[in-house]
Amino acid sequence: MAEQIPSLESLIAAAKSGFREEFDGEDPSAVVFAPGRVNLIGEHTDYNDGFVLPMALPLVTVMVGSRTEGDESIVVTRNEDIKGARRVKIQKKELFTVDRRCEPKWANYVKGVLANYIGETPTFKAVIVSSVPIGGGLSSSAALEVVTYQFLDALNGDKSRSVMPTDKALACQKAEHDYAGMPCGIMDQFISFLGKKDCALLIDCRMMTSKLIPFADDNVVVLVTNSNVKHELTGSEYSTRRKQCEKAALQLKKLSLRDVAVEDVKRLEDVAEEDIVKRARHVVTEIARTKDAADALKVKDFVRFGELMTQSHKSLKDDFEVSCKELDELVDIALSVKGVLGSRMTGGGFGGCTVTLVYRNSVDLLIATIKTEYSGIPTFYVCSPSDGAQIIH
Ligand code: GAF
Repeated sequence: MAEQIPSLESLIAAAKSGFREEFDGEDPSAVVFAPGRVNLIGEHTDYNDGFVLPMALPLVTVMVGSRTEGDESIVVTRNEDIKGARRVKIQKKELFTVDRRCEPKWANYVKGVLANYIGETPTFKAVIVSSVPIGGGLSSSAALEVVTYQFLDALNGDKSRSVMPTDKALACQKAEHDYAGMPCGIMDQFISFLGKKDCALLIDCRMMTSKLIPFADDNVVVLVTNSNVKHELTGSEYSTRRKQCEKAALQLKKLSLRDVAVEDVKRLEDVAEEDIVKRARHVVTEIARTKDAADALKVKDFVRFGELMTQSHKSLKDDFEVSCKELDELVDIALSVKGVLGSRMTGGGFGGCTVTLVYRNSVDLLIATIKTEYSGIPTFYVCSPSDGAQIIH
């Protein structure tokens, strides 16, 4: 009933045979992958210096290829759902001219990483294959950035070993800011590099440190439900939210909302507009919820964890106002099913996915109920926490 997630091996095989088809029967020398992510809790807290608690997904982007001589790289995506040209030539000299209007858009993420790579950027030919749904709020962009970074590392061999994964994540984040115009936080790139099988990752986005929390239990599963809607607002509303958060912190004379206590938000009510107060209330309470959720996960208190997820959704809907009717509908349906522990929208919002924690023996009923009651056409992924980016060879 849920989607069959293709195995890493099958994606690698598809990428390798794609490479042979695209490049005269040659075999690629490098094979790497990077995963998408689902955020369990801690939404819109990363760019407020707060905590987030994502896990890496078994949905991954694979890149295979080899070094070339000269000034030109060739990248081919074999994904059919991509918009625009699938084969792109990138000249070394065009890398540092940031032009976000360049088509196809997907190649701008690759260019951004080539431009921000820490080390020598070789030229290459490569093929990309991905099982991360594009624009579904599961970080297809970060997976593309991180896989590109890993690919350059693979081509460079030992020379790349000394760079910290957090610095690589920052380079990919900068690529997204500059080449895609999306002022994202650090969560997506961080988890794509540092995720671990059977673990969630509590990330302190101020300190750029993280702790793995074991998250594997035979009795509960994580169900990701794609609403299959994406409202156009996403980009512009994201940067508006960022600015509103900065304004709230400034009005409270703090560096960021991380430094604001729940009681302090009340002080804002006298000096700030209602929107600003609501945004601050979401972020400050969400940071507290994320820490509580991490504590609950450590002792396998899934009931408490689920409650916090559901509270998070309410706060994102009412105070941060980044949900939409389809996501609210999916959460409401999920919460009506016996055996569901908690449910919330995940990622930036305005469409994309929900994440639901559910007892394993109720997951089929949950999927069947959503299929019957949701007004749109959903897609389901039953996901276990998976490994972060790796160089296979
Ligand atoms: C998007 C961003 F890319 C992340 O950095 C994060 O802010 C998230 O939205 C909201 O939590 O995925």
